[in-house]
Amino acid sequence: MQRRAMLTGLGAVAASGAQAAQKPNWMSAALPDGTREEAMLERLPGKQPLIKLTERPPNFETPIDAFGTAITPNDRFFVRYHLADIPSMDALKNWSLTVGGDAAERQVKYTMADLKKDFAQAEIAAVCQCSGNRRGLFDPHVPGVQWGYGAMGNAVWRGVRLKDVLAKAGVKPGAIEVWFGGADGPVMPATPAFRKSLPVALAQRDDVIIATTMNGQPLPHLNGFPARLIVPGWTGTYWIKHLNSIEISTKPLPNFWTQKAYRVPAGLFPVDLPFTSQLDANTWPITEIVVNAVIAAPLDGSKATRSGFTVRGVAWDRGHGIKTVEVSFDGGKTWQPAALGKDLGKYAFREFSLASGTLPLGPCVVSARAVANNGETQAVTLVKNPAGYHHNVPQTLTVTVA
Ligand SMILES: Nc1nc2c(c(=O)[nH]1)N[C@H]1C(S)=C(S)[C@@H](COP(=O)(O)O)O[C@H]1N2
Ligand SMILES: [Mo]
Repeated sequence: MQRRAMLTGLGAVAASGAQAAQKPNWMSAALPDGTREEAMLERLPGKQPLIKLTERPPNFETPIDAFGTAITPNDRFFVRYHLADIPSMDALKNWSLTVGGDAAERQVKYTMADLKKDFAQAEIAAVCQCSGNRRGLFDPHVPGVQWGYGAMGNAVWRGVRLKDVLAKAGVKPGAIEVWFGGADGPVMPATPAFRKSLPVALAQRDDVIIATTMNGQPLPHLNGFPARLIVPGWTGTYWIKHLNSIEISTKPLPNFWTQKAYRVPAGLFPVDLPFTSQLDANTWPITEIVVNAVIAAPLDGSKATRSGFTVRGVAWDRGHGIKTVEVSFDGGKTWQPAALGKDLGKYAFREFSLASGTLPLGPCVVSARAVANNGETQAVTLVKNPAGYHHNVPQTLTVTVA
């Protein structure tokens, strides 16, 4: 496939001074929202300004104010890549998808026209969240992209069911995993290509889809044009972009990205479907998202009057759905239930809001915490793990009432 070295057209839009581009990319995610965001905002082609963490490969975070509504707009949706050789839109127009593997009855190849013609369409609202979302808040610091709150987004994804595509190739009884690859690749041939796999049972679940649209539009280039995998409830690492190869396999996928990266201490986080073919004695692959909530408004460090303000945000989990969100205006001493917005489905963001009412003068420490329908709650203290995954300690921020 024809490749182009890298994106062009990056332009700083809201840099606070000429030195902004040189700001270190480990700049604390815990800094008041305005400070960090203004310093790092840059515009990728087709996107609103996002917070730039690394340029090559592109890792760009969604500003926190985007999470006041349940649907994250395509042009504000975060971008995460492991490898810098990303095919151009032109190259991707010749896209095709190959399905085979040692546990497939036959090898098949699809163009976009085939996908549209041969399969029923399916749609689901689901959160794509990077395992390392909020890694920048880990204390002590852990290495990796220093994401703040915005390595996630929720969209309505539409495309074909993976299970229907697998069925055309024929799944042999010995299949244990389905392996996935995308059209992007390493710049240096020695770097392993980014490939991931799923348990065959999950790959055949009704709501796992190969999406070709996002919020009613073709996928943006950097969110996986023209087709990406959607794995509701599982972290973003499995949501392979520019998906061009599927292998139905009798073996666990052995590579750096499955065996070394994206792993957590065994049993540290709850899962409903253990990824049995990828477990080892000490570690498990990171899979299901943990319950969490984010406050989009007001921003940390902002000011309010005594008449108060309304807290708005979203909560989500790995597919049990959100039962309650509580908000505190006094640093966690007391909590009140927030109003929940429309239910867009169990894998989607759920909006919440609560008005503070009249407030005393001085600092007002705001926090929000969600409970899922299965009773799971956010961590009271950080659940440490070497790669800095699954940060779900309730966010706190300070508003000055004057
Ligand atoms: N082809 C490809 N797909 C990929 C990745 C990648 O580097 N290459 N990164 C994964 C990770 S770790 C995440 S969090 C999501 C991010 O999706 P987004 O860039 O659309 O926000 O894509 C996943 N799919
Ligand atoms: Mo990720």
